[in-house]
Amino acid sequence: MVAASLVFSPPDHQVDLNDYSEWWAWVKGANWKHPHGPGSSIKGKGDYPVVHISWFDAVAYCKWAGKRLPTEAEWEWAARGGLQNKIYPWGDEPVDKGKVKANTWQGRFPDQNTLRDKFYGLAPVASFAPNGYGLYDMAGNAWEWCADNYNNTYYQAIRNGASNPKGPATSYDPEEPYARKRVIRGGSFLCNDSYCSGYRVARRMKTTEDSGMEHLGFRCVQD
Ligand SMILES: [Ca+2]
Repeated sequence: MVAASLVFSPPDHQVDLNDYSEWWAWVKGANWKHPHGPGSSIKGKGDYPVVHISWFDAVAYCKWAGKRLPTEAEWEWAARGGLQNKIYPWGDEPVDKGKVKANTWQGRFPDQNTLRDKFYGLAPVASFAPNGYGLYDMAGNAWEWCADNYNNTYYQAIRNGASNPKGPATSYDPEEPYARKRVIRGGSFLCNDSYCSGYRVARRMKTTEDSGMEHLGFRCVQD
């Protein structure tokens, strides 16, 4: 048996944005060392974010390193960089206006990319300015696993109480009620206002714990 992972495989024409199978390919042998499949490698890519990592593998790595994954609340606190009520880690200026601020998808997703930020796929970490806490890539480039289970109504339920919330005890996604999902944050090189706008600091997404994807990685935190 050969493990597989999801690799971005762009169409050459405009597609229905409700059908992600139009741009994701399930590639046998794609993994963190071979991000585009068996013929690819990470040679010379030591300063790129690691991707094709399941939630379990991310947790195991953090533990090995004496660290842990951030909670979703910690992640958002960090992404805001000390700003209050701003849309992005850098403030309110739209992602495609002014100075290039993050690695996102520019143009018509997923078949036309204007490369205004100079990167079609992943970018080396710290290619753009850090936020107010000195943190790089809190928007765009690669989605990041959080420790929390995903529940679509969790923050509505705790709105008037919790400080430093740690996430719900179990996951629940009404779109896929039987799949165990974790929160991912930050958006990726595939995010575009027409599709996911994951680079907004409040944007929540989720995926199944065992998913590997070309645009999903993680960062560790330490107490
Ligand atoms: Ca880009």
